[in-house]
Amino acid sequence: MLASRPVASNAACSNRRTKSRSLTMNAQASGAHGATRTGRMVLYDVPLSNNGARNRYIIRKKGLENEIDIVSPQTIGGLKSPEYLALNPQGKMPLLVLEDGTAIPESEVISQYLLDRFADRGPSLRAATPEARARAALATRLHDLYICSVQAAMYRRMERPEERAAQIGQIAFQLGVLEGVVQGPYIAGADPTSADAALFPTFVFLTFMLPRYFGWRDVFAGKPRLAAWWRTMQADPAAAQIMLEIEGGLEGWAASNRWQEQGILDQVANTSFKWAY
Ligand SMILES: N[C@@H](CCC(=O)N[C@@H](CS)C(=O)NCC(=O)O)C(=O)O
Repeated sequence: MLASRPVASNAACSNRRTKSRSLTMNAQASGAHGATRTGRMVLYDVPLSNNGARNRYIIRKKGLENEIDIVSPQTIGGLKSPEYLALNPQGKMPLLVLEDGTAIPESEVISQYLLDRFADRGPSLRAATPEARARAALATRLHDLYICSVQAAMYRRMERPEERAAQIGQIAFQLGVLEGVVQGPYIAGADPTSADAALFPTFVFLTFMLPRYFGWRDVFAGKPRLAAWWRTMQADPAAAQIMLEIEGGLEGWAASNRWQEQGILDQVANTSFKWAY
């Protein structure tokens, strides 16, 4: 699903008319080239977004800040605005729009695109061997399929406490699976890869919310490899910046009593369910 549309940005408006291009089978328009208004790539994302944070990490590690503007979807009316939905029908962030207007959704697809296109800039962020690349891909896939799909159990209203408890249990189980995948010191070995970029932001979510609202003593208890990986990542300035951005957003949620307002604290008070692991 690669769609291309004109992009609004913070830059001064241009009268230049841009056209759409789509690379999908069911595209409404194809063949014509549009362009971003700045002439640079645009990543639609916000600081709190853990999926987008993997792309922000790569942008900083590779020194791409001058090539890619990072802007909020609000600059074009928000995730569900017609303009945004024309770029990404899923109405989700992150979304990368290339200089010619081609839109690339899905954070892992964006990560791999950046690694391909900027292979000669900064660290490769790809593991050195096929086996290590398989390890990185596996960790990323486990994370995307089995943790991201239920992460909202930590912070969103859900009517049924048993559903929330089952999803918290699923997160705990997947941490055990990941413990068996991490090579150390980074996920796929000696150097950081796109897998570290993908997992670290979600671990900021986990370490913030699970002890605070679900009674976990330590997210890394009994998981020495993940614990060592977490310490390694925190020594990385690009990861530390991601942590500051995400925690800043979560502190804002905490200040507005989000977990009370969403009925989460009331559900967790029901001890007939297991919340802490
Ligand atoms: N699989 C997608 C997930 C994207 C996603 O769920 N993004 C969240 C923010 S981290 C979002 O846009 N949520 C708003 C919504 O779903 O309405 C990816 O990796 O990019």
